[in-house]
Amino acid sequence: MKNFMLVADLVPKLDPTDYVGFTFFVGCMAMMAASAFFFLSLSQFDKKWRTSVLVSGLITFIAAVHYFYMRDYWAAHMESPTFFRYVDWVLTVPLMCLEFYLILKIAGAKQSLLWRMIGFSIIMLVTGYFGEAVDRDNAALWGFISGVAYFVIVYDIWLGSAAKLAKEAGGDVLAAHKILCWFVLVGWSIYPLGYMLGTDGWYSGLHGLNLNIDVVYNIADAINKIGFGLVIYSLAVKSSK
Ligand SMILES: *C/C=C(C)/C=C/C=C(C)/C=C/C1=C(C)CCCC1(C)C
Repeated sequence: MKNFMLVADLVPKLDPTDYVGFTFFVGCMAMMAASAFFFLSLSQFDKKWRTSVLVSGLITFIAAVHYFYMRDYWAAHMESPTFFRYVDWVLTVPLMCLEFYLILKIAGAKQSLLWRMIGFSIIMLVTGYFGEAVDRDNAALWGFISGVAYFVIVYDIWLGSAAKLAKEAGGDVLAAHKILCWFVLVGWSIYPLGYMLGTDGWYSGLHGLNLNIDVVYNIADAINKIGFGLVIYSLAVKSSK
């Protein structure tokens, strides 16, 4: 009995009415299921597409591991797992940049494109972390710097060098690139909205807006990690015929 009590103490109870905790819970399942889906589909693709689909699976798998931890962290402490949220992003967002590079390699994408995108994504995330966790008094300033880095990435893929390469590649690659561009422009823009929800000085005065920052981030992650991976998956399906 004594041992049983100890185990019960180790596993925090998830209250069924805790909707924030529930989105962490569903996030774990969704990321795990997506990873299994991507990994198990690998053998059906031509060699040159396998790396791209493998990276899709790695993105959701890394997220799944973080979600298992964040789910328990939330249940035990009832506060945002901000640090591990950003650890997850710092690992997965550069992998999403790698996806752009991998599909554009056909048109001769250079590694400098990859490193520039990764560089700006890290600036975006590190400054965001400072605003959310280290220097909350200046959240607006950090958010602004982060937003500038975000727009450089948006520019690169919509109008800059990545866009030119996609046009040269044409066909299915161009179509997939366009959809990924929409993910970054619309799907990624959910994150700054969540950031403004969680830091003062924006619309924190809006009472009755009973939204939680973690719910916003969890929904955005599901869209951007799983949806993004599925675009790569369908490109690989089309191109492996
Ligand atoms: C899988 C995780 C993804 C795709 C995370 C993306 C995160 C962002 C695009 C975050 C952007 C932010 C800003 C543009 C400004 C405010 C601070 C951030 C970090 C929330």
